[in-house]
Amino acid sequence: MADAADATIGGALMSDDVLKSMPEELHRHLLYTLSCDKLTEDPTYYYQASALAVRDRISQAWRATKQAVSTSDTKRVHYLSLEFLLGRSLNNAIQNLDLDAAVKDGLHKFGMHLEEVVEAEHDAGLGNGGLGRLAACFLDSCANLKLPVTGYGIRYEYGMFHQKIESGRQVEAPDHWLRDGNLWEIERPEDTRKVHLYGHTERYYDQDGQLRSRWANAQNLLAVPYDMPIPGYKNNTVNTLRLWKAAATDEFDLNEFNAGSYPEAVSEKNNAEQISMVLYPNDSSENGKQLRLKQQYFLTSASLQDVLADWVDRHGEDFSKFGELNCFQLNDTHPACAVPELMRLLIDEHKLEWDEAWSIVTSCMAYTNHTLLPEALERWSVGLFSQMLPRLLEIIFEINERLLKAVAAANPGDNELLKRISLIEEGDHPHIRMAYLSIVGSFSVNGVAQLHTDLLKEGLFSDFYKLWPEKFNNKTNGVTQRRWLSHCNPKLKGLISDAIGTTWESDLESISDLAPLAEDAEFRQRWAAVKLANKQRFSDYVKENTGVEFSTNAMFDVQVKRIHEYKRQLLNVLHVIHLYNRIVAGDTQGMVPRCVLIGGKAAPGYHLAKVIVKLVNNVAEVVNNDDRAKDLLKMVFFPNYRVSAMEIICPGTELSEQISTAGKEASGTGNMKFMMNGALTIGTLDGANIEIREKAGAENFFLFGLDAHEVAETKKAYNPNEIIAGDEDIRRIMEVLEQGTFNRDEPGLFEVLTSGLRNSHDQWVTIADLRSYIDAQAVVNDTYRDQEKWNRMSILNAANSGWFSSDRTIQQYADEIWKVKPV
Ligand code: 9L2
Repeated sequence: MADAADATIGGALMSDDVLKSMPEELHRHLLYTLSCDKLTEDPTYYYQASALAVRDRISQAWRATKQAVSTSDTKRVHYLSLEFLLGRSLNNAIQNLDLDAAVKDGLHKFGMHLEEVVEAEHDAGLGNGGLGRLAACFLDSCANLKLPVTGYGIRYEYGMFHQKIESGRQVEAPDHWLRDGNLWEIERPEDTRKVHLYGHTERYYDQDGQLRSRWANAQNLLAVPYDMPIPGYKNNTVNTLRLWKAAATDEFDLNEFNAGSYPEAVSEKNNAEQISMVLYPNDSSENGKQLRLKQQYFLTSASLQDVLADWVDRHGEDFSKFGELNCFQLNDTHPACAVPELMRLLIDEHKLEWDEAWSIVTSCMAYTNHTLLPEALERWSVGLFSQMLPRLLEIIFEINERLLKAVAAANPGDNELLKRISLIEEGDHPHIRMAYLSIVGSFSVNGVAQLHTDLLKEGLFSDFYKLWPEKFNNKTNGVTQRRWLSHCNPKLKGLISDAIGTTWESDLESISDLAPLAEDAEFRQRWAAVKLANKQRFSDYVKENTGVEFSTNAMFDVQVKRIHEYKRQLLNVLHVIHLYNRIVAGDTQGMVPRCVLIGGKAAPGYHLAKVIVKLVNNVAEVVNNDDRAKDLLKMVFFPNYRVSAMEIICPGTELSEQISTAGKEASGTGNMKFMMNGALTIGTLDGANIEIREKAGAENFFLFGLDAHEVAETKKAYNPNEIIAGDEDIRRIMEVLEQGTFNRDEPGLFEVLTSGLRNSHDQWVTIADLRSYIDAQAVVNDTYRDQEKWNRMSILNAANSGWFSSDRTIQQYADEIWKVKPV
């Protein structure tokens, strides 16, 4: 009977006949799903109705994709990440399903505009910055390439905090993005998994008389999956992002219960649910909080169990091909517990022997490193681990013992080497080095730009590189042109497609066909007209959010990214102060008007970053209120920078600031988004800037500053005070800063910054690069005066951005690491 019912329901659902025209579907959802009793004007309802109607159309391809993957016994990839910075989904889904005209028309029948309706969607801010957004771009590209890749993450109740600026200072507010519900997720309670914490390990003899270990007396909690669809671009593929929510088990603490503490027993639930409550807002800095380790283990354990359960469904307890048919890509060390956890599951739960389990683990784990900053490398205290994850700690010790034994055998007498590569950093409070654990447990270790990978091999990971050179490889990051050009810049998309067709939307290399058009004066004019329209939209947005007027006559100069010392927003501000000094001194001959925008969030506990935010605001206040600067210089700090803000900022930007201290920014990805949209870059030889310059041509890139090796040399005998004293412009900049021009009411406010700049141990050698930066900005200024030249360069930047599509990156992961084919 059940079969018959399934067949009927399945049959009806598999047919497209159930879906009517878009206006009818919108009407149906407004009336029945959302129960709107009269024609409302609230765009929220139209957003919801549109999302539901689009979701209905995703559904069939989603089921078909799952079906296709589960019936073909091909290799699968599982992308494990603590962050997926998706932003909004409606417009993306409409575009990828080719429903643009249908939804627009449908909404028109109700007197609504799609542009207004999409604004009602809250950004899914489940990430900090580049690393989280990269994961989102990767999922988009995997679906575009029809690759069998599933994303696994956490369904945080609160995403990245909302940044408000009060009196020039950052104030954080919670981002309860799920408050109005999330129409893009489907709960799958049937796939709930159980995760253990705390307790202890014990030895026992199994039925076969084998001595085994088990995790006893643990606290249990549940991981409940919520699936989000990841639609491919007009290709009938819909992949899955599975996000776990933590929940308490229904097993009450009976002691408490019987003692009459029913409310206390129920409130235990809260403890479990804490785990998926909030995203940690630290980008590139490690903070060692217990709850964060719980999140990491929770994600890895639930995801691995999910994959194993599916495997056992299909293959029973035969794991001989598991390593060959699965790959886990670890997005940084955040999910590094996957290495010992997969060992535990295979040995304790599935009764494999150590060697067999280890050979499986090391054939299916792959690790991506995203940072060279030593302070960002994760280390977890052995004490904390032994309490929270006792069985995992035992396994890590055993991995380490075997590693040290093997290395000692190959390098007799080299005790220093053993100490250096040990997974355990010894000391009063020993720590586990999560990056080393990841390297040892993986068959592939990759950096995210060529320079970054080279520096990993010669620096941080050099001992491991000597041991296993074959593991190391580079995968330069990329971004999806579907969001970062087609969707966010419809006017440029139109112009490009008119000129060269639409192939570039699924294969960005073909955007190189634009290059000859750089010499076509009429095309340049149309290019400039699109930029102007985008500048107007940008300017309206700035006005709306800050009250400041950006004139479209000015050059739009932008730096948006997390606030961090190494990214050197401070260097940018020093240049603005320099321009201001020149204006005040009347030295404005040939100066092009500029509007400078800086945006980004500071980690709530990162004091210096917050002072930098305050400085940007204070300098902006002075400059914007000085009549002498009125027609030449404006500056704003853009509050609450996020994915949907970048979608407006990026198309209107003319100058992209990529000015980190060389050797510190692993890759950068904002740099690529700007390039695609025709902005020119002023930048150092850092991260992917180097490759951007190679592709764009040195003549189409404004280079300045020390390279990574020169930075290291400079630090040996760095004397910023001598540089300041010897350079009149720099001396003036420091003087106005130190005189308190920008902090009249709060003396000493910026002392931390100025003394840092003057410190011979300044890690970011900002003063060392300042002269070169000012000079490069002067070249930018002069180039901008020649608009024909600028537009030619702009077109060539976009035309040469093909390499920076995440489709290219993912194709390389698929060919060189995952060894997977499209389904
Ligand atoms: O690879 C994606 C990005 C790079 O483009 C940036 O250069 O990853 C960023 C790099 N800074 C990154 N590295 C480390 C982290 N993010 C990070 C994020 C959250 C928590 C801890 C570290």
